Order: sequence, then structure tokens, then C-alpha cells
Amino acid sequence: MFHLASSLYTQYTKREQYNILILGLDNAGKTTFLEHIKLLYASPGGTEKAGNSDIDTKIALKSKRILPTVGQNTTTVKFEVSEGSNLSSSYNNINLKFWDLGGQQSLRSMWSRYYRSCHGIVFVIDSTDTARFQECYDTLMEITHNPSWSEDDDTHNVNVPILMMANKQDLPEAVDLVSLKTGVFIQLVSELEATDSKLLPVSVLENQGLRESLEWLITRLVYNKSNKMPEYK
Ligand SMILES: Nc1nc2c(ncn2[C@@H]2O[C@H](COP(=O)(O)OP(=O)(O)OP(=O)(O)O)[C@@H](O)[C@H]2O)c(=O)[nH]1
Ligand SMILES: [Mg+2]
Repeated sequence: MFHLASSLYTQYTKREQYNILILGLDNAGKTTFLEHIKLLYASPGGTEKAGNSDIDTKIALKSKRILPTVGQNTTTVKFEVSEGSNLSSSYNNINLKFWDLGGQQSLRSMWSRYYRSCHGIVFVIDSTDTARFQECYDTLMEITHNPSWSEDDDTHNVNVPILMMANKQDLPEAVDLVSLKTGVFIQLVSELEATDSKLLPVSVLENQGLRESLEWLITRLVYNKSNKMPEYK
């Protein structure tokens, strides 16, 4: 009885926190995405970011010098439902903890250490890097079928939602969503979209499609809650 009361108290007084891994090949735009998230959303207990205009945010982002990631970058933000969204205000009671890991080939073997504690994945694709689409595909396949997902389940399939972001859509050479879905990624998209995954077009640098993408991810994290419980902070 005490445990039930204590767990109900925790659920009603603390915020749900979901851990999200940001993965993808080097130079895809993972750290740029993380920096943009920091500019868009307030940190828990921090100052509100609502006053920042879109232009201020883009200027601030472009003035940052972002180096290739060797270890990891983390940040925790308070999610805010954007104006005009169909999401209910109950989603405002959520913290998102992002883990941005280095994407260079030599660093990818370390990613699987984070799988068991993560609730969702953002996989960033450089839509201009056609020469590495196959490598990108193979990398995502390796993530989704990695033994670390579950020790009890023989399938070893991913059990968290995956948001695939076709990034750099602001560049003229970027491959558009339809071509991506019918090209090298066709098998991947049909395999993964049958599960809890979605491929969406974005420009992290120009703030195109970011809020919509995150809102999709949030709904899936909450939907998957009974399978992967959030932390309460
Ligand atoms: N044009 C354009 N450039 C972008 C976009 N997103 C990221 N970039 C650029 O892509 C380059 C690589 O970005 P990073 O964020 O460092 O890439 P990363 O995925 O973190 O790379 P690693 O840390 O090496 O794994 C930088 O020069 C960014 O400015 C975008 O949406 N559009
Ligand atoms: Mg990086």
C-alpha cells in the first residue's frame, strides 16, 4: 500500500523524463540539432526561451563554432507544446534528455552502451551526402538489430521509436523525401515505418520541420511508456 501511494505521489509531483539518443554518421548535423534544441526550449529550472524569435535563434546558432564530436554532449530541456499544435497541454510536463554521440566510424561501436537506457532515437541523415547513403542505411540497420536492445528477446529488435530526420533540406543538392523513400532507403523505410518510426524532412540549421518532428517523437515516447517507463525527476 505504501509503495502504491509513494509511486502515485511520484507520478503526480515529478516530471516525466525521457532519454533520447541522437545518432547518425559524422557531419550529419547531430550537434547542430542539439544546439538548436537548447535555443528553442528552456532547461528545467532555467529561463524561458519563448521570447526568442526565429531569426534570433538562427543567428545564434550560425555564430556557434561546432566541432566534430569525440565524446558525448548532453542537455535536458523542458518540452513545450508549440502554438497551433494539436497536442494537449499535458505534454508540457515532460523533460527530454538528449545524448549527442560522435558519429565517426571509430566511435560508433560505443553507441550500443546507451541503448538499454534510452527511450527514443533521433537518427540524422545528411540528405546531400549521396555517396554515403548506403553506409547510412547499414548503420541504421545495425542500430535497429543490435543485441543490446534486449537480453530476453531473441529478436534483438529495437523497442523504442525512431525519428529519422532527412537533414540539410535547405541546400539545393539535398535529395528530397520522396526520392529518399524510393531510393536506397526504400527497404529501410518500409521495414521501419511498419514499426514505430518515421522519416521527416528537416533543416536543423534553418529551423525547418524541427518542432513538428519533435512533436511526433513525443507522442510516440508517451505511447511507448508501458514498454519503456520514463524516469521521474
Ligand atoms: N546547410 C546546412 N548545414 C547543416 C545543417 N545541419 C548541420 N549542418 C552543417 O553540417 C556540418 C556538421 O554538423 P555537426 O552538427 O557538427 O555534425 P555531427 O553530426 O554532430 O558530426 P559528428 O560530431 O562528427 O558526428 C556543420 O558545418 C553544420 O553547420 C543544415 O540543416 N543545413
Ligand atoms: Mg557532433
